[in-house]
Amino acid sequence: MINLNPFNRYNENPIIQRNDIPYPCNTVFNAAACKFRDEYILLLRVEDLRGYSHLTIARSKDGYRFKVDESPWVCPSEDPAFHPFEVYGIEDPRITFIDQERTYYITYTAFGIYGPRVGIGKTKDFKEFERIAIIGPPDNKDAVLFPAKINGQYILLDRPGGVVGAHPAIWINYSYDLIYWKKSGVILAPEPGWGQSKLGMCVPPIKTDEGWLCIYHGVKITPAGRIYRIGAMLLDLEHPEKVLGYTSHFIFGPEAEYERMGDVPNVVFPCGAIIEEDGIMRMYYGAADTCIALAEAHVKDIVELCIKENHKLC
Ligand code: BMA
Repeated sequence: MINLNPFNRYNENPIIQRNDIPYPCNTVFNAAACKFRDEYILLLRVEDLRGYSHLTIARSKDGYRFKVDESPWVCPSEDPAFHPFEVYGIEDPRITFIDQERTYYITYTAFGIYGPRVGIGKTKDFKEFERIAIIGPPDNKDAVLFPAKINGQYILLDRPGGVVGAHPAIWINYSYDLIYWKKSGVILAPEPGWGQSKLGMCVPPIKTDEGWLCIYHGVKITPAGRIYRIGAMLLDLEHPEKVLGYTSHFIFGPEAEYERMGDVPNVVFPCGAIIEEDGIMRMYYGAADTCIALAEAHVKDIVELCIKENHKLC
């Protein structure tokens, strides 16, 4: 029988909490993830006591037990070209390794005087961080870069705010230089149900034989507040604007106490996933905007859910 609930929670969740941060802060959540040399890296969103976020690195040999660096890595920029757009924090990072360039790109939500915008930077060594640009108009979040260029272009999925009252959806964009982007169209938009209010990408697209596997969040507004849950979709490898299928139901949602209770209850919010050689996805997610947890699933089980249901958009 098809498993509609492919993820298993790590039994020692949460894996990182406020007390693991070696300096004062409010919370730690929504971390990007990658492998770098012989280590697992998590790029943590740490919210300070003012309510502004910055990024701090945590390192691990096994992907379960992490040690957090003594000080923040990326804080809001003092550079006048970036400062107004980051002054209230840097949030929800995602890491994409582009092998041809031996470069780790980091997309993030820059929070500034005009609201949220998409920032892009890069590193090769997790020591130097170089900002590239703040892209596109305000009211945009959840940007993820594909781990490969197609026809010489970088590809980015993002989530601009609702246009003329529409619910915010996932869009696709193309660029030759990471600075100027052509916004091509909507990939997936909210429908009534678990993701009725807005959709946004979670972790960068994962290449599989069947297509680009995308893990995204959907938000439902209820009388008791918002619920953030996770769905999956599959995009065509050559033409990623083409949706091959997606899950009509959520495949992961808040259940455990640390996901149900916290600064923002009923939130699971992955920003990073690592695929192991045996095909297991380790998904790192913020829980209730308060801590970081881990859940694992077979990539093939998630792909199967996208294909079996095969909800084509047109
Ligand atoms: C989203 C983002 C996330 C956060 C989530 C739930 O809009 O701001 O960083 O985890 O809301 O509060």
